[in-house]
Amino acid sequence: MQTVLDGFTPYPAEFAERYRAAGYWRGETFGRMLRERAAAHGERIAVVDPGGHSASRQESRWSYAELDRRADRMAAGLLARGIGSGDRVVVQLPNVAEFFEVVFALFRIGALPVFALPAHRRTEIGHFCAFTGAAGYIVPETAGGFDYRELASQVREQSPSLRLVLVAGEDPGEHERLADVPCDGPGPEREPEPQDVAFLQLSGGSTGVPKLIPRTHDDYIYSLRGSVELCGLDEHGVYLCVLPAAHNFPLSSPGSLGTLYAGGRVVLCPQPGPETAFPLIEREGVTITGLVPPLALLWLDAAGRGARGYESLDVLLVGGAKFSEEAARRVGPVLGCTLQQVFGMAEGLVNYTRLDDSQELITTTQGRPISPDDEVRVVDDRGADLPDGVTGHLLTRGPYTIRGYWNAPEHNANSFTPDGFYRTGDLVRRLPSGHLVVEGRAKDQINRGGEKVAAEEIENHLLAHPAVHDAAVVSMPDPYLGERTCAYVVLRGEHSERPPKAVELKRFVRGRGLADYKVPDRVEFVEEFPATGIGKVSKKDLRAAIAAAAADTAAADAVDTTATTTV
Ligand code: OOB
Repeated sequence: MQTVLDGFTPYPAEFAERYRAAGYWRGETFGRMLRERAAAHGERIAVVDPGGHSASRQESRWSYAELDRRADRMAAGLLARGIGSGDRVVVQLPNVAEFFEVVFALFRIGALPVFALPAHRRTEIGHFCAFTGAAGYIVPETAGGFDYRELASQVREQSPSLRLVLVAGEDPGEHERLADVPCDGPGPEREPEPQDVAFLQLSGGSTGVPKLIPRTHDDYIYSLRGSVELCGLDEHGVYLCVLPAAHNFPLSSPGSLGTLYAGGRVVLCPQPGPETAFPLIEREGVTITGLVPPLALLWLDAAGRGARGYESLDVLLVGGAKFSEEAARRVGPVLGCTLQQVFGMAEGLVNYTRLDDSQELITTTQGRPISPDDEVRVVDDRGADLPDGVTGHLLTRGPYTIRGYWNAPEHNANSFTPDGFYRTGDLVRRLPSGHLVVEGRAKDQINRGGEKVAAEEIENHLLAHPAVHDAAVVSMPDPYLGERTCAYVVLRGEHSERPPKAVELKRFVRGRGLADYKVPDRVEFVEEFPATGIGKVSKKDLRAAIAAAAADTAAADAVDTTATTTV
């Protein structure tokens, strides 16, 4: 059967048949899903954008019927501009209503959104465009004080495949206004099929460049349906989208797409802090939202200090990084809602604590899989299965977990077992109830409060500096973000007279056109790296060294504070 990406088969036929027979894959597509919701809930509000991103933006409240009509008109306009089935379009929009107009239009055409984050810069976006041969790139004019039109100009120069750059906002600079695209033309000749790839999601990554994750309509919609059920979401649900809308967590766990699947209302939050979110929750009667642990801490602290507005919340999902048990125990008493831990990955598998789980399970585990057909294995270093209670590598296969990254045969040989299990790189322990406890990570990645930093990617950028002989990037503990990044650097001999300062190397990495969260938080200069038994850099020793140094600094700070407060 022909698919939008010719020659790419997301799932082996026998598994696809099994998932269909089990009723997981029901032959739905995103395009038809929106059509059906518009038929069923026409005048109900689907998306609320309070318009907080810039002074020129107005509030938008779109009904299902309006979103459906807008998606059709946007699809016709994009088709008229030459965007067609199978084309890739990098979408880099903040939490604005146009995100849904564009994404559903692309879904209807069978063109694939490539979901970039607002934090990405020239190097990342350039890579997405080059790697996917993207035909289009869609940006806001400005967001968070950053001008995306300039970024788009730079990207356009280095990306020969780009035919169309569209800007959401009034002043598109040298590009075209997204608002000028919609028209009343014909729809696509061929509608996408349920088994087609619907979009490319980004992997957190542990290699030199981010890898792309092909998700199909069938598999993703199944994960939405499962999530909606487990989170108790229905058409009365109001989901506040706090995290960047394109990330897999706020997109699908149950996220904005799950909410639209359920016929509920999505409220877009322009800033994640409690000073913006709480009044919006109050005004819109928000019932459910999802946060990474550092934001959950911020909200807990604000509520603890007397801030109000969050009272309509029934469920708070926390995931993306490990939520401490101590903080987890505060959610119920402080925010008056049910905590639901979520341990998911853009590659597929998502685990949730259940709303009726014991308080113990909710606060000490990261949940269990959505599907009875999520196969979970916990194995030792040699791949042998471990019993419950013993920590090991998490491998998984199932009805919404990919079987391979897009166009990455070498990576796939490492990241997947020959029989199709995804090696998550996470170290977990399984309880007899099936709940998983995340104990650590074997992949070479730093989880900076939910934002993933691939060590190798940053090491490569540091190595491009003329004074750097070698670099090793590791995590260091942080009370707020959980982890921050520390770059250990060995300088070249000839530079040791006038060595570059830490701040210079940070500036250098930023200057290479990378997202800010990837710039090392700390740089340590050393003569040489500690080695493992077989002569590899011992990141374990480096992590231990920086954790000890960070603990010393914290202790010194504590002494200082005492000193100043007693004076
Ligand atoms: C979510 O997706 P990604 O693709 O950004 O990151 C996945 C990785 C996991 O492999 C794990 O290392 C970490 O993020 N992670 C957690 C966690 N949730 C994710 N580690 C500990 N505790 C948790 N609760 O981060 C993501 C996707 C969908 C739903 C939620 C999170």
